[in-house]
Amino acid sequence: MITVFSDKHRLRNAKTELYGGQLVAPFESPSRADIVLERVKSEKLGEVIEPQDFGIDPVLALHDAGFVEFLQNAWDEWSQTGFEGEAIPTCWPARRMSHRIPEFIEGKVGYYSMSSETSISKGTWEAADVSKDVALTGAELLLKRDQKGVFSLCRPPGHHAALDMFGGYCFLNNAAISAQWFRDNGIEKVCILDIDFHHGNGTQDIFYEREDVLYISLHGHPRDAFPHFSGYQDETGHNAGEGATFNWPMSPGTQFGKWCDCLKESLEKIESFETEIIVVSLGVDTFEKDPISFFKLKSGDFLSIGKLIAELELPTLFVMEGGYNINELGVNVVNVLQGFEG
Ligand code: OKP
Ligand code: ZN
Repeated sequence: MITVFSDKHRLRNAKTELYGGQLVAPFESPSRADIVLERVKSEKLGEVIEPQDFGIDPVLALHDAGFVEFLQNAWDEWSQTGFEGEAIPTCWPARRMSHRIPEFIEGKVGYYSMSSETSISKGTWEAADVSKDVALTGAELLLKRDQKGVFSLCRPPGHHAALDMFGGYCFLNNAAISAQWFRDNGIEKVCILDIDFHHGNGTQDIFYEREDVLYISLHGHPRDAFPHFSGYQDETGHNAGEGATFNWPMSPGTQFGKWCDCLKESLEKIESFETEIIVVSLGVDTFEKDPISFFKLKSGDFLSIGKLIAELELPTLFVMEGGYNINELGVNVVNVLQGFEG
């Protein structure tokens, strides 16, 4: 399997994450992508290639233009005010407040965010911009070079990024941008299968009213897990999109048996949707030793996941999302891909 990768992910190297009331070193760190690439190489998974530049149009096909402009300028505006730390949102348009967009960067950071663990640092935009190219290069390889599966080793991740919000370590929604690119390149129906531990509120939001992109997510129940306000089972889509969103929230301590039953039901839904292509939002933070999650999957289970997805016999784009146990991250991710290849 081909892996698409760029060193430029390192430009996303924030120093701070607000966690448990302290500023800690971010869980979403450059070493994550490096460790996965190392495993791709040591297992000889296949060729590793650089992304092409797709420009901004495929981003603007989905994300809000004001939001994109905000991301492009946020670090400069923040640092030019004289703030000494990284840009951390502290004030939001909460219930019954005005949703007009402020002019001062502190207000804009709040307006365009969903959560405050994700600091904007110098280089964040540049890394996010390349991460979407990594995803799109994978998408193009899948479509035009007739691959069964391609691995886009994206970093930063994307599935929490909504039309006009960053957060949850995400800025641009790589999986959603790829799905839209497939739609714009002759594919009638796309499915996004999100197996990251966290609910992909951004992906759900983007396609919530659309019938052409099926979104299915298995995740920690929002009553216990981030993003806390999205991912309930009764969120099933709206208007034309009614029935094209499926959520499988699961409780703390969930083991592979139960998780796998939900995956199998999801695969049946994908089959009956008659999709032509799948995008897998690939997070391995379902792992038993993940530092910020609460499922109990073991390394060997990731092989089975890949194998089950392969049974659909559909062209599959794997887009890297989360997974924070640095020691076993490479093994777990590559297990999914090797399981898929059989
Ligand atoms: C990003 B992705 C845990 C706090 C978690 C943010 C998690 C973002 C996950 N107590 N905060 O979906 O892997
Ligand atoms: Zn996650």
